[in-house]
Amino acid sequence: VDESVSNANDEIAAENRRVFDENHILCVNLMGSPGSGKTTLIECLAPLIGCGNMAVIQGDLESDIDTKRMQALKIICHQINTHSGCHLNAKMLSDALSVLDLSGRKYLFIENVGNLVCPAKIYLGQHLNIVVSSTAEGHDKPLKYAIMFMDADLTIIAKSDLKDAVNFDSIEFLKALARVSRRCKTLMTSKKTPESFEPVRDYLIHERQHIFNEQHSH
Ligand SMILES: Nc1nc2c(ncn2[C@@H]2O[C@H](COP(=O)(O)OP(=O)(O)OP(=O)(O)O)[C@@H](O)[C@H]2O)c(=O)[nH]1
Ligand SMILES: [Mg+2]
Repeated sequence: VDESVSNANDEIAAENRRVFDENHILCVNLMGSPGSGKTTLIECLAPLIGCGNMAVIQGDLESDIDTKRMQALKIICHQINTHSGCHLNAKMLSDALSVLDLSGRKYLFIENVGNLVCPAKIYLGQHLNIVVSSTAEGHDKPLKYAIMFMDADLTIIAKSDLKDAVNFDSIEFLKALARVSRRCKTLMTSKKTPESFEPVRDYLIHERQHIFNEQHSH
């Protein structure tokens, strides 16, 4: 039963992906613990990427709190409430795509339900997985929640301003990540230093150009 549910999900995900590819929209699946800083990441990227270039799908059990934060910045956003569901699935995304106008958008950010386990293996049709892990969660998280980190294209160590206060050891985090993932690209951010999000923007621009074979320099 699990296998046929998974196959049905992946068929819809492939259709979602076709929509993104045809329209050259880079789709990012943002995952991480509750409160790790996923919405803050989108807020801090908005002025760097341009609100008009992006769209957001917000996934939460309940509430439209994060959607309201997007709307405050005039970012086009659609809310999905999963109620008891601990992750989004491809059908939820497909339904959202049927009502969200993506014309002219270059980036679609899907903020998945805050959870360090369940969203990891559910393919939605995204090009990239970005995991947001904050310093306050501890440097052992890649080892303890390997399933989430092993397929991350980029891991963001968020809230670097709290690093010393919570005894976060960056080297230990990188060592832990290297043990579970072969792609251990990481960037550190803090909302206290808006320029710390510039490398994330550069990464996204580069990946988009690379994926859609547009001209770019290395
Ligand atoms: N000090 C500090 N606080 C941060 C930073 N980034 C986010 N926060 C705070 O952390 C809290 C949670 O941030 P959110 O961006 O809402 O986290 P989230 O991952 O979207 O949370 P959920 O959607 O509930 O899973 C908020 O109070 C933010 O202001 C940071 O870089 N430094
Ligand atoms: Mg959020």
